[in-house]
Amino acid sequence: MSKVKTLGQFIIEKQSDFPFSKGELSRLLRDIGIASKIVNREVNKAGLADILGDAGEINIQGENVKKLDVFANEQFIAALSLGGECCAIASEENEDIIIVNNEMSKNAKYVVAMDPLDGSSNIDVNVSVGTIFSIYRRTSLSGPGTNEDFYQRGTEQVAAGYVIYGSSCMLVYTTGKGVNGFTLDPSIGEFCLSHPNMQTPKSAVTYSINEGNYVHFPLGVKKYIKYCQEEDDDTSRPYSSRYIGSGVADIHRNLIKGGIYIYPITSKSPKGKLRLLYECNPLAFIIEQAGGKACDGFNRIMELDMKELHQRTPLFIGSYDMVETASSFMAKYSSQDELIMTNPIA
Ligand code: P6P
Repeated sequence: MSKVKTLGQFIIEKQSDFPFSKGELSRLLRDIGIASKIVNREVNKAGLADILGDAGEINIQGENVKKLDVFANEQFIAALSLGGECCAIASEENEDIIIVNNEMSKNAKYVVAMDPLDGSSNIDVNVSVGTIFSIYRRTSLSGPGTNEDFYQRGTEQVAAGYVIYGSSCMLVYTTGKGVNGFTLDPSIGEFCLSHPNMQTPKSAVTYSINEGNYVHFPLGVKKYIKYCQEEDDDTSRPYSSRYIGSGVADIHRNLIKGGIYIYPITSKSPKGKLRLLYECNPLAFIIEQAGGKACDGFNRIMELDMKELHQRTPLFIGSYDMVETASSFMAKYSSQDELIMTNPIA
């Protein structure tokens, strides 16, 4: 009997964690797994097919849309629509929610928020990219899903995960009972359990931030960066700076090895760059389940109120002690109503 445990087997095995579930969530996770394998196949041949380059469109974020963005979005929407377990989808690529109104789905229990291809600007240079997803129970009683179904705090998530399309394709997810990682075995076309019960180190020596924005950071962030760069043997400083520019890749590395990822407010992104609904909340759910911490510099990410679909927030996420230390610098040198431009320090 093979020791390999596939994602499908694992999901069914863990279904008993949800005594009242009739398997809908299991089928939803299966649908996401299927779409991930299709996207991974295209990501792997992006350099060959004429799928590279801009699709000539500009998405609602005002960014050039790469064809793979469009493809990934379409694949996840199709898989979730056909699976019949979700009644509405919110996607980074779509300004409005997508109502799944086929016969099976219109009374489905769940809604799904997703960033179908995060870090897509890295596609053309062969850097890892990722998909991020978040699953909520709908709050509307029946019929077509509504925006209000997505205006829930991150603490209400029933599941969250990401897929990283890198040297191998991994799917990492949580349903609130720990974090498990599955690596795609192309020879059998299955995600296989490779990282059971993932825990992130309580502290570490890696910090991830785009220091090109330094002059526009809040003073607390500037001071924390200088803290990371100081010589101090007792705390293994200076830390190493690692920033790929693909959030899923940076956060996945820090999840496994420990570290902190920070995307604070900047002049270009006065509310932060990352999106609360389909980037920060799912990543925060995962990191907390792995023993880490995620905040906006002051407040727990998963307790932030959702007011609009594509709402942005600053993000400090990773090893518990490192996020605590960074937050202490924010408390000491910055304030929640921080003006965007702080006086550049020498
Ligand atoms: P910058 C990708 O666009 C993304 O949302 C994250 O995945 C990534 O960490 C960040 O933005 C990169 O942004 O401004 O440093 O290029």
